[in-house]
This record gives sequence, C-alpha cells and structure tokens, in this order.
Amino acid sequence: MELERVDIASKRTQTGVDFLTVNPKGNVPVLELDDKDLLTESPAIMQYLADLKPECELAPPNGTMARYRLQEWLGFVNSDLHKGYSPLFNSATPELVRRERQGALSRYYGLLEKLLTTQPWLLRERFSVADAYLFTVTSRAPHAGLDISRLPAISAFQQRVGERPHVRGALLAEGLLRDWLQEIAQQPAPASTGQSTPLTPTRRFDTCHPRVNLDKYMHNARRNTNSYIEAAPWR
Ligand SMILES: N[C@@H](CCC(=O)N[C@@H](CS)C(=O)NCC(=O)O)C(=O)O
Repeated sequence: MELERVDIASKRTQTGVDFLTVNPKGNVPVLELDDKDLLTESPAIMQYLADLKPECELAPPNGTMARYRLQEWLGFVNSDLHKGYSPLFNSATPELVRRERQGALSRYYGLLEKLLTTQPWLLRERFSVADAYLFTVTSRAPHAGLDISRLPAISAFQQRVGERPHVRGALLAEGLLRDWLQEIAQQPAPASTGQSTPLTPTRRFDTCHPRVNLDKYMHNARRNTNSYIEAAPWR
C-alpha cells in the first residue's frame, strides 16, 4: 500500500496533482485500487479494507445483524463526530457555532463514556474498524477545545486502542509517533540476550496529542495490503 499526502488547504497532493481531479468532493481519504477505481467515504473504505482480510475480524460478516451494528456506529462516528469536529478547525467559524458544536460533541462523548464504562469496544467484546475510527477522530479532541481527560472510560479507550501494535504501526507509518520514537532512541540499549528485541515500547505514549494531523493525508492505497502489513517492523 502506498500513501500519498494531500495538503487540504491547497488541494495538492505531495506529487503535485490537483486533488480535485482525484476526488472532486475535495475530501480525504480516498482509496485507489489496482484497477485505478477510486473509493471515497471513510465508512465505505474501512469496510472494504476489513473485508479484504476477513481473518482479521475487523468487521462482522456481511448480512449479519452485527454488521448493521457496525454500520450504525460508522454512521454515527462519521456524520456526528467526524463532521462535528470540522467547524472547530475552521478559523472562520463564529464563536456561537463553535460553542454549539463543542456542546454537541460533549453530549455525544457523555453517551460514549457511559457505554465504554460497561464494554471495551463499540461492538461489545469485539474490536472493529469502528473503534479505530472513533480513536482517530477522538485524537482531535484536545486540539478542538474538548477536554476528554475528565472522561475516564473514553481516556482508557484511547489508551487501549493506541497500545494495539498495529495501530502503533499505522501511526508510525504515518509519521505520527516521532516523539515516541525519539524517546525510545534516547533510552539505554537493553542488555543483549542473544535474541532480537521486539519493538515494544515500555512507556505509554499519549495518543490524544498527535503531533501531525492525520487529516492532511490522502490514503492512496493499492489493493494488495499484504505488502504493507508484512513489511511492517512492528509485527
Ligand atoms: N464524508 C467524508 C468526509 C471526510 C472529511 O471531511 N475529511 C476532511 C478531513 S478530516 C477533509 O478532507 N476536508 C476537506 C476540507 O476541509 O476542505 C468521509 O467520510 O470520508
């Protein structure tokens, strides 16, 4: 899988392409398939990727009630949370609108706080792409004037997702864990045991404060996600 970054403001990709010729809607993410077909809209992209690797169980099988539950959550995270944040990152947004948006998001997070006090994941015992999506949008909270540190279940959820090796791998691949890597590099080398040392950090990193905003990137992926996963050093 290749990644191509997009500057949202200028609508230019890192290779100089006018992004509006790729996605006339002007939004990231976009998934480009081997046959050059393009898929847009986060919930569709996430389900497509999950279905490419059903053995990873990141989405319940199509046609089951659990799959509709997943779509219910993806719809909520997409239209109520994700798009709820958008005006908070626009300097032209009037203060009244900003406060209204923050209020709506706080109310939604209050509901999620209650839910995540009784179950670890949105689909109860099963981690899914909806959790990954919730994690990503919630990482923006501190940058949008929302204090989620007073919500212990949400904070624990962020930590739980952020500690998953493949989530770390994805953040690393996106260049979002620079500070964490510097921290690791400054630690004394572990005594040699003759075995290779797994890339397992001993410290918690703060997933709520990404140094780079994920939204600046267009995810321009090839159908063969194997190469991306297999080349990853964190496996
Ligand atoms: N409905 C789209 C919305 C995605 C979206 O809003 N992306 C934002 C970044 S988080 C974007 O590209 N905004 C373009 C802009 O602000 O001009 C989806 O779910 O993929």
